[in-house]
Parts: sequence; structure tokens; C-alpha cells
Amino acid sequence: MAVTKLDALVVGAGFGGLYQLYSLLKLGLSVKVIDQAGDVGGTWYWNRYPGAMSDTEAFAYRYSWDKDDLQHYPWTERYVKQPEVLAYLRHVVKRHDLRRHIQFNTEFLGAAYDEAGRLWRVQTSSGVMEAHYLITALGILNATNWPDIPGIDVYRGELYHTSRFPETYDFKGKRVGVVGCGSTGVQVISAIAKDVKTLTCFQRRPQYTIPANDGPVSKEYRDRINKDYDAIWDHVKTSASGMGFEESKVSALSVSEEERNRVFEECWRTGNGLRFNFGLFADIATNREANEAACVFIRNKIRSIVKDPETARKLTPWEPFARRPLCDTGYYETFNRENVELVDLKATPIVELTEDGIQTSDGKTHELDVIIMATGFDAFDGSYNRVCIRGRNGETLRDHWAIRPSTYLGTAVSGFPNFFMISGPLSAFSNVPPALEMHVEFITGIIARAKELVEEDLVGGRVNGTSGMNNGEAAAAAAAIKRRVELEALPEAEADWFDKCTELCTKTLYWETKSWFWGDNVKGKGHRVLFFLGGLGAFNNALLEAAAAGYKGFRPFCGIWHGPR
Ligand code: NA7
Repeated sequence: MAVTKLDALVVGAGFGGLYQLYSLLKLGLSVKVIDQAGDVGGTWYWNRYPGAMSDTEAFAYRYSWDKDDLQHYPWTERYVKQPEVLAYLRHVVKRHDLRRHIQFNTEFLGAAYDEAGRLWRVQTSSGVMEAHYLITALGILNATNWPDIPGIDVYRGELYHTSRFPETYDFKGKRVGVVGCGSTGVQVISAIAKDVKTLTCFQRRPQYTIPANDGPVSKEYRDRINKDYDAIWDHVKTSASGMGFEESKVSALSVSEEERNRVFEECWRTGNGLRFNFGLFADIATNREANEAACVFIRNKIRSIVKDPETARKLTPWEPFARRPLCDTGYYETFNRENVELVDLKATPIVELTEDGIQTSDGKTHELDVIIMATGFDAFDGSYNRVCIRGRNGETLRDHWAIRPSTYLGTAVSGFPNFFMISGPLSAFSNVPPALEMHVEFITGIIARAKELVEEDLVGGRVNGTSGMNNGEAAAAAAAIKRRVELEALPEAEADWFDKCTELCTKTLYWETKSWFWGDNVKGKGHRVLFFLGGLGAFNNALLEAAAAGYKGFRPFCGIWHGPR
């Protein structure tokens, strides 16, 4: 089979990969995107479970770079649902004629850097590809986290994981069980309760969730957004969360209890868990007392909504409000339905799956026609650990990250030249699309700078004595020189970034709570720093500052000085 040869291979056709494709095509490079899915969407392609929706508002859950499209592409409700995200990305692909550069149903199996040839040799399910640049847009939340429960192979009913949901399903009249009550579980449970015969929710640790307050958007609202779009993106890209709401600078402890509860109540009515955690007061995520005030407010809400006191008690979280904040469309109310039952796995853990359902430690078998595992993801490095990526001297990324996953600016790794991750470990926790744009623009910028330097040096005849060549010779020399470019993070830059991320993470209450944020949900992974928690604006500043300083933290490209212009 012929080897496909490219300037750049991008893995993943989600928000990040598509924008990377668009950007590198603009630079005039030969680029291809591969994706194991049958169409665009990335994480959103697979997470097609009932109720899947973004909890960042629709106006900020899209690309910022196509200003004309921003004015015209429609959305109907405050939050976009999974089918709408797919429709939007298909629209972008069509609008910019990207589809012919994407190869679907092609799995990324691994890659090795050929130091002599200065190229990445990539194994895919459709054969080998060679590329000067390898850019992975695998998604933060992509690798499925199947729970380690005995009997998964024994169960005879329908068994699904939310992160790889079938395109068609029919749960009407069925006895359904959902294992997991995180973001995903909360969405599934709220969405299907009314359609199924019975719904049994298996909850290990309860979490705090805030009403999303979804609903249709008016023409006036849309007109206002359209008018303000430039200012909105400025705000998104300089704010901490990037989610499009104002972030308070006021401490929750600097106001009276009455005022605090008024603010909480107003958010409960108008919606959004992310806003509740990051928008209302400056210190809910960092100050124990402020956090506890928010917890008390939500716990009281649970008690007032859920009619059965025992169910309310089981649903009430005891930990700080310091896991990824959840948003719901009537979650607590769902437990007032006759056909919905909550099983508290703290009291009665799952023992195994039997042929007929789930057996808990009280000896009870919960008979189920369908089991939905909403047990989350092996986040960040999980997607990388499942393939073999080999850099200099044969070192694998898995080995490089054996003690801790580290990157420079969430994108580059020392010893892995010309390899970039779009939102690798130690990227900003924020609204995802603008964060991906920042990565893509940084990666495109460094590649463009290298290209420019090569061209300048060719014209100037400073590289390899190319002066005096005719056009054909110069083009051939250009291709050879282009191949010599190696963009590679310095080990000390990677170590400094890790230290910075560690310092930021450990200052928050989030660090104290076990969750996928830190890899605690995956057996054997341990509690690790995986995010940059300094905010999206600060993250972007770090990228921009590195670029402005001539890609500080990277080795000189092919020996050419690449300092600030
Ligand atoms: P999460 O947030 O990791 O939630 C997974 C849920 O599954 C959580 O309630 C877990 O309980 C539960 N879980 C995991 N393993 C088990 C086992 N073995 N037995 C019982 N329960 C289990 O994943 P999500 O998919 O909900 O959300 C991830 C992100 O995707 C989300 O933050 C959004 O950004 C999109 P636990 O709480 O650990 O006790």
C-alpha cells in the first residue's frame, strides 16, 4: 500500500482538529485529518446519549474566527444539544470545503518519529502515513472509562457506555439502570425518566447540580448578541472560565448571609452550574467557608425539592462543591417520579452484574433490560496512553509520562519534535472551543514562523549555500530544508510549566476532591495535576508571550535563530 506523505497529519475531526485543518491549509501546507468516527464531531460524535448538551451557552460554544458565520448561523435554545453541535460542525466543514481533506473510519494506532528523516511515521487502520508535523486533537474527554465491575460479560441485557452510544435506541417501556451520577449521568437520568418503565440510578458519591434554565432564545436576544459579538469574544478570551458570563471579584464572605443567599437564589432561578461556581463570587472554588455557604444553599434546595426525605438525604453531597460543576434540566425533581429509584452505592455497593441486572451488597438483584454506564472518561493522558507515540531515542510518551503527564503550554513535549497536542495535559480548564482555538493558533503560529524562516533563509541563501540556484533547484532545496525544521519544547520549559500548574491547582479546593480532574477515577492512575487552573485569559497570555518572545521554551528551529522580530 502506498504511503501517504503530508506536511501535517491531524488526528481528530472535532472542534480543534477542524480548525487546525483550516488554519494549516491557509498556510499552504498539505494536510489531512483522520478520525476513527464516521463523520465530524470528535467527542460530540460519540457522546450521543439522550440529554447530551453543552452547559456553556450556545453563543460561546462555537468558533469565534468566522465572524460572518457568527452573525448568521442559527441556534434556537440557550444551550446546544449534541445533534446541533454535529450539525454546526458539518456546516463549518461544508462552508470551508474541508471534507475532502478528512479521512473518516481511520483509527490512529500509533506513531514514531524518524530522527534521520525528520518525520512522523503514523500507523493507522488504513495504512501508514508520513508527516512532518503530527498534531493530535484527541479531546480531553475521549477515552472511555469502563467501570471495573465483575460480570460485565455475563449480563444479557442491553449494555451501553454513554461515551460510545449507539445511534438508535428505544428505551420505551424498559427497565433501565444508570450507573454514575456525574455530568453525564445527570443529563441521561433527567432525559429518559419520563420515557422508560422504571429507572434505577446507581449513585456512588452525590454531586451538586444547578438548574441550567434552558429555553428558547428570542430574536431580540440574538440581535443583541450579534451586535456585541466582538466584545463578547474579547471577554471570553480574557476571562477565567471563558464561558461568557461576568466573573465576580467579590468574596462571598464580604457580603451578608442574606445577600449571599439572594445572589445564589437568583442564579438558581436564571441558571448555570458553571456560573454558580465561578461567576457569583470570586472565592467559591478557593475558600472553604465561601464554598460551604454555597453547599448549604444547594443542600437546602435538594431538601425542598425532593419529597421523600430518605431520597433527599442520599442525594445530598457532603464533599465541598469542588468537582466539575454540573448543570441540569430537572434532575432533583426526577426523583419525585414514581418510576425512578435511587440506589445509594455508599450503603450498598455493586457486587456484580448478573445475567439479569445489577446485584448490590444487600443481596438484591436489580433486574434491568438496559444498563447505561455513565462512568466517565480516562481524561487527558488516557487517550494518549492507549496508543504508542515514540519520540527521540525510541522514548514513548507513556514512558515520558510514567510519573506524571507533563507538557509545555499543554501542547508540546520535550523529546517529541514537531508533535503538538491540541489541549493536551496541563491545558486550561475552561469553555472548550475558545481554548482549542488558542492552541490551534499557537501551533499554526509556530509552524508559520518556521516556514517563514526557512523561506527567508532560502532567499537570503544563508542555509546550505542555496544562493545562485535557479527556481527549480531552490524549490527542491526548500523542500529539503523544510524537512529539517524541528520544533521541540525544552525540558526545562516543560518542567517549569508543570510547576506552575501544580502551584495553581493545589491552591484550590478542587485539588482536595477526588474526580476525573486529577485522574482519581481511573484505577492505578492516582491523583495528578492535569490542568492549568490559572484561567483561560492567563493561559492565552502564556501562549502569546511565548510566541512574542520568539517561541520561548522551544529549541532553535533547525539551528536558525527564531527570536523576537
Ligand atoms: P464523571 O464526572 O467522571 O462521573 C462518573 C460517574 O460515574 C460518577 O458519578 C462516578 O462516581 C461514577 N462511577 C464511576 N465508576 C463507578 C463504579 N465503578 N461504580 C459506580 N459508580 C461509578 O463522568 P461524566 O461522564 O459524568 O462527566 C465527565 C465530563 O464530561 C464532565 O465533567 C463534562 O465536562 C463532560 P463517583 O462520583 O466517582 O463516586
